[in-house]
Formats: sequence, structure tokens, C-alpha cells
Amino acid sequence: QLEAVIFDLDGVITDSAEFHYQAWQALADELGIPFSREKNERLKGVSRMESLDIVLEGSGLQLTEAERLRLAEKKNDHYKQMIGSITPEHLLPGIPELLDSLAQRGIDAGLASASLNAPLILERLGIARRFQAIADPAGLRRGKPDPEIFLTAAELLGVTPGNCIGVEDASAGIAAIKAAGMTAVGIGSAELLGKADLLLSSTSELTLERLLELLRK
Ligand code: B16
Ligand code: MG
Repeated sequence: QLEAVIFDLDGVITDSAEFHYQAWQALADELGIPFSREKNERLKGVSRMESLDIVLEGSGLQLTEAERLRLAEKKNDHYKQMIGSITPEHLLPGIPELLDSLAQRGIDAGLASASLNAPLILERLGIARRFQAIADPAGLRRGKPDPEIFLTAAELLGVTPGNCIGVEDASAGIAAIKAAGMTAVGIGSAELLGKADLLLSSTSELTLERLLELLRK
């Protein structure tokens, strides 16, 4: 029986990846190191400091921890400036309808995003109050593919992992959902998300009927 749906943010609820890309690209340009949209793909679902390591990879730059923190902060300041322009129009298709149906049925919505900016983005999207729990990535020891963030969200909601569906657009995220003992829905290509229990090409296909049917099986 479906008790809760636990969502990833970037790539599932909204496309913040484009803003992340622009902020990292600006930082790389300033440092005079190569960066591209292709490399940006590797940053999806990855924490801020780990993302910085990927951006700096092969640059030959030797930085102290303080310098790395300063660069991450600089990128984040720029990113925050950009997400200030997010409005409810930036919600991916089908998401507002799904959140409505969940509320009507009394099924919980949880968030399992690696982003420390997630609460601010949910506010900007106008859906913050739709979520009964938001796992705080700052308090976690391990990132996806570790199940910790999904298990934390389930614990905050007081639900059984086996009665939860997790929705993700990254392969590490699907692995995290499965490791948590939840049912995984992937948004994207089979190439990347082959391990998902249900694969959809767009969030517009993400309906409550489909999710209920998935747990009935
Ligand atoms: P922040 P998700 C992730 O969000 C992004 O996909 C990833 O690119 C980003 O580095 C990470 O959040 C941390 O974000 O710098 O805002 O803390 O996909 O887990 O919702
Ligand atoms: Mg994501």
C-alpha cells in the first residue's frame, strides 16, 4: 500500500541543472579551466563540494581546503542569485497535478534532494507546503547511491520504506531508492536508469494512477 512518494528535486520537480551549469561554467571561465555541458552531466545529484572536485579535475590547480570552500561559496552565491528568478512556471509538467492528487488521497510527499538550496527552491516554486518532510542533506554522512537520504525522508514521515515510491532522474538516485527497499521510478532513458521498477520518459507521465498500480503488483 502506497504511504508516501519521495521525490528528488533537480530533474524531477524542476530543472535546476541549467542554473547549476551556468554557475559552474562562469566559475570555470574565471579560473581559466575548461568546462562543458557534457561535463556538467556528471554533476547531477552530486553534492556541491564533490561537484567542485569534478570541475577542478585535470586543471592542475593545487588548492587549500579554504580556497576550495571559497570557490564553492562563490558558485553558490551566483547560483542563488539565479534561482531567485524561479517561479511556479518552472515546475516540470505533471508535478503540480501529482502533488494535488497525493494531497487529496492523504498520501505523503517527501523530498530527498542533495541540494542545500532545496527549501528555497520549493518556496520559489510555491510548493513548499505540499511536502510533509524534507531530508536535510547537511546532516547526512553519505550521498546517493547510499540509501541514507531516502531512509531519512521515510523516517521523518514515519512510513515504511517498502510502502514508498522514490522518483529520480539520476542512476545513483535509482540505486539509492532500491537500496532503501523502496520502489523506484526513473525519469529519463533506459540507458541510464535501467534498474528502475518503472521508467518514464517525462514527468508528464507521472500520474498517481500509475504509481498506485506499481505498488499493487
Ligand atoms: P547545492 P538533486 C543536486 O540536486 C543537483 O543535482 C546537483 O547538481 C547539485 O550539485 C546538488 O544538488 C547540490 O546542490 O549546491 O544547491 O547544495 O538532484 O539531488 O535534487
Ligand atoms: Mg536529480
